[in-house]
Amino acid sequence: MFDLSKSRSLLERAQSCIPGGVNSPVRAFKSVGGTPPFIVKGEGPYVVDADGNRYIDYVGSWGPLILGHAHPDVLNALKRVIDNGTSFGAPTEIEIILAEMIIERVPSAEMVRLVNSGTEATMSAIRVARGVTGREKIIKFDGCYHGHGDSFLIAAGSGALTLGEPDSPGVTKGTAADTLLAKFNDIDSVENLFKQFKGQIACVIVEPVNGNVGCIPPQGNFLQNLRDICTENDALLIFDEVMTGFRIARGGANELFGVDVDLLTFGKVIGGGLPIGAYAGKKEYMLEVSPSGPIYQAGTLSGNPVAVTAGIETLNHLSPESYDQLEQLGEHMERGLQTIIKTNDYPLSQHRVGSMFSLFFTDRSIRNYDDVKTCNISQFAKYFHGLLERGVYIAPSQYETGFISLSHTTRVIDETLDRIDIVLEKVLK
Ligand code: KE4
Repeated sequence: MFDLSKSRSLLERAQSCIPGGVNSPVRAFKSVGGTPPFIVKGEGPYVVDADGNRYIDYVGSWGPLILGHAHPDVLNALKRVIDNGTSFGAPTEIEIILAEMIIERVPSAEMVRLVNSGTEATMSAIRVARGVTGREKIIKFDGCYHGHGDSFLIAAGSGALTLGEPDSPGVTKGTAADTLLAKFNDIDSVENLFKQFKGQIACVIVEPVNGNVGCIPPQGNFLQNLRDICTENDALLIFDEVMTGFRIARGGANELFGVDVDLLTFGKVIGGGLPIGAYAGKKEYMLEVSPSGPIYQAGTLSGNPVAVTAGIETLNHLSPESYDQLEQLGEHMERGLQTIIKTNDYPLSQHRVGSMFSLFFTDRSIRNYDDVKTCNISQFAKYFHGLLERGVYIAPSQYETGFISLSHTTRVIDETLDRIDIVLEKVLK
């Protein structure tokens, strides 16, 4: 019998001292209901909860654990570095090593600043864009998530309005007015904004693969068209690669799609599971960042030697062959899902880019967030819990992406597919 009693009592205790009992909202299972398992350990492709339930994990801490949980080389590197202390608030050599590794891998990265989260990275990147252009408005895409910075917590305006509105209490109307919203994979929506706000737009920030409404790849020449429009309008193009960076290719989307960008943001994989973020890009822009330039940005624990060590060890394990392996594992999952969908004629669709994948509870083809909104969320919730009870831990929301790690094997994926087949029959037949 699937038992979550220890997690239930831990949740009650947690809710008395932490908002919602969690330190990041998506972990509370609001979208699917039920009790979130409190995890006590991870090992390879598995996590184990407080009640001793073991799950095949496709969340992977939301992307960082591309090697799998508790990789021995990462843990040993941490054990070594920790003997020297945890933080100095002073420059260290390993920060240079990580910056050099990012620059070596990412075609448009000429200079890097390390920070402590993806949110800090994206907040800083748009500040640089505003600082170097002297312009105040930014374009983001409906459904793309760039962390919880005020400028990003913006909902699409009502009707044809392209002006953003605050998407959270505490975000000011003034801030929202400087964020314009376009549609992913819809280049005309971008073109129209540049016409409407000529000379006022500092940058376009985009997830090159929209991974925060499920996984939606760019279609056709969308990314290159963004590049061309930004160039024509003297605006910066920012790839938010917090999720895709070092995940979908050794040089991330920047390498995979071959589009030159002005700034990029990173997180997740470059910390190997420890708190980290980074922004990078062309030297002419990055040299404007304090102290080499006037654009201020700082952080007590930026470049923390323990987090940086985990990142270096993780990147060192990501060879070109690793990405071939991640592609094969992702393809195995995709083919298996496609067989289940076609054999049973299920009203489902799926997308995958490398080891990022999503199953959508709609038979519409998925181009952007508007299409994902047609998904049947209550069916997804039943699917989620059916899998959880059978030892498969996927993201607790239709609006999230699944991640496969190098520790997953085709056997583990086949076990997963068997359970998916059983659960979909219960949910959809
Ligand atoms: P963090 O501040 O959470 O490190 O990064 C924010 C961020 C920025 N850009 C992209 C493309 C991201 O995906 C994220 C964070 N991703 C979510 C998962 N959808 C983190 C999970 C959570 O919020 O707990």
